[in-house]
Amino acid sequence: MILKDKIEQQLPEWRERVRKLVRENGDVKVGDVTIAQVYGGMRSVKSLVTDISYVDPVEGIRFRGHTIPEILKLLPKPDGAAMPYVGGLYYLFLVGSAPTAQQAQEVETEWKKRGKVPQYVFDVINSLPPDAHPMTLFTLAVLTLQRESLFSKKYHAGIQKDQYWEPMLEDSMNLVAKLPEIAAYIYRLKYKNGDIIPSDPDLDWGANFAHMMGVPDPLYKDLSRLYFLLHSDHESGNVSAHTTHLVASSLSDIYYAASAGLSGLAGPLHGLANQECLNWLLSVKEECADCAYDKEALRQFAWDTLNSGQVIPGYGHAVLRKTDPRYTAQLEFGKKYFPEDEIFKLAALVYEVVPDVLREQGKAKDPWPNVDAISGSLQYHFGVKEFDFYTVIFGVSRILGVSANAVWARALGQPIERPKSLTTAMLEEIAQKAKA
Ligand code: NMX
Ligand code: MLT
Repeated sequence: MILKDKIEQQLPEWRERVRKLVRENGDVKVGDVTIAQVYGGMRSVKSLVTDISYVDPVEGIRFRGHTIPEILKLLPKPDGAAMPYVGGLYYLFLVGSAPTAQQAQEVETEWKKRGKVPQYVFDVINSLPPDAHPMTLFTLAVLTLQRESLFSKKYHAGIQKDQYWEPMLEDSMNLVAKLPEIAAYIYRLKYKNGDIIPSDPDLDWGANFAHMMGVPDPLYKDLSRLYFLLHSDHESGNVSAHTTHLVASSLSDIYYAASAGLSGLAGPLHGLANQECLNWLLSVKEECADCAYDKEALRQFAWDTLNSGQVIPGYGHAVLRKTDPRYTAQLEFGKKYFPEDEIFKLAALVYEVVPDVLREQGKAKDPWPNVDAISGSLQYHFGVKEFDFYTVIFGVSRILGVSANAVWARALGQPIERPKSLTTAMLEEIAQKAKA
């Protein structure tokens, strides 16, 4: 397999680079940790490493050194498409350099070979109560596939540590290949009377998802490719990435680890914010007739949300201090193809109002929109209006990033994660000593 060969070629050099860095500089300090950080969700504590992506607070995400606009130009696209092959992104994540069109297609072909979802996964999905959240179904489907894990089988058969990454890569490819069909199945089961649309082997991974969702507008194929690209990775400290890494660090396989990451993504402060955000936009529309054209009314509505003790979903970020470039890419997509769409226009208007409101309130360190502020309005335009499904689409995408990271963590022999905890009394003592 092309990805395996390309990683294998780089491994001796990478392993030596990391060994040398730690051997010769292992005691060099990377930063300090304050009591506020210990009690404050470890914000900004530099304690993870990944070479796949990096979030600059002002510039936003870079995938393997490339900004979002660069990535959209750099990666090869299917004939007639405006957005790149997702297989090309996965190649970039795992190999480190941009693929040719043929290399991107090779990844897509591998996914096609591995894409068949076993019936027992559908049986498990079907067995859940109708009011189960789509993220529960999706997470469970990924976990259910765990019995397929090659890593688990090889580990128990006694594989050498420096080969762990190989079955991890196989598992990751097998899992990723199946995600569009699983996600679209959940959508059609829950919202389209179980009228399932079979996969089309002629389509690329992103377009095939769009096809199986049953969205008639061909532009939804490009939106799907864009969406999967934008949500895939956001360095290692976010909840879904960190959870996946943490769980995999105990040598759990990718099925266990990614399903744990998905459980984190399902929280309203993380990936579920996209459903919350669309819900909020709809409540703006329903409860405030003037808000769609009167900024002052919208401002008041935003204040009412804050005053009722809620957050404004889609705004703020733990790392970013400027508009998220993933937001901008989606805004540009909407402006190009459907600038007059009602909900899209409302989402765009919120951008003109909410940052000032959050600044006035003075609590949020980042008053700007994140990736979730607009993604739902694009789905809504294409008729995907069931907003509790939105985080599943985020999850399909996020597994691209976390699985690529998991392969490299195995390849570089990253150890089990185990930070140290203290008691409050210990922190008080440290504080007193620091003052003395
Ligand atoms: N609306 C209202 N209050 C906010 C918002 C917001 N959008 N963002 C931050 N704050 C508050 C936050 O709740 C905290 O209040 P308190 O001191 O009472 O606990 C205060 O501002 C300081 O928080 P920050 O340090 O700015 O943010 P933090 O790093 O803790 O959290 C988020 C980051 C993203 C969790 C936070 O901005 C938020 O809750 N945003 C809304 C939910 C959202 O959009 N999440 C999606 C993030 C992207 N993703 O996909 O994961
Ligand atoms: C993400 O994409 O994971 C979110 O923006 C949250 C984060 O990076 O903390």
